[in-house]
Amino acid sequence: MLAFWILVALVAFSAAQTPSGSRTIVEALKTSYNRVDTNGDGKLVPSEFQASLNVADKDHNGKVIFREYIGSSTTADRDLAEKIFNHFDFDNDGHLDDDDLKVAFAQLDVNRDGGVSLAEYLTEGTTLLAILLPSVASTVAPTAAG
Ligand SMILES: [Ca+2]
Ligand SMILES: [Ca+2]
Ligand SMILES: [Ca+2]
Repeated sequence: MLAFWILVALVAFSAAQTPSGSRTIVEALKTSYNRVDTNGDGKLVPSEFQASLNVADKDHNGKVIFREYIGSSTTADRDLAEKIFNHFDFDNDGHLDDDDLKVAFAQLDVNRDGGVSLAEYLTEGTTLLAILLPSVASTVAPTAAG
């Protein structure tokens, strides 16, 4: 799932907490983007997000619960992880699944061309940061706007 890797990136970032934040966040998001873009064509399609979701779905029932989610990230900031998890559990049924993924994908694919570009991914990632981690986001991208 799209968002899924953003989450992992954000959790990893919060653990790292380096002072020169903006570059680190962008780099973390780029790394997560490349991880989802398995065919390396610079475009994330739903099947690639689905594959990421499947990785976290340990018991393969099509649903990722918080325990599975937290288990796939090695860092221990549970509060942040829980915030992120709840954010992407759009229907609040306690797990991440195809339905949540569709909503998340629709949010990412801003120009509706059926794929998520790196630019779209970075925009969404930093927006998400501003919502979930205002203190960190304030250090991000003074180049925003425009
Ligand atoms: Ca791709
Ligand atoms: Ca859900
Ligand atoms: Ca797009």
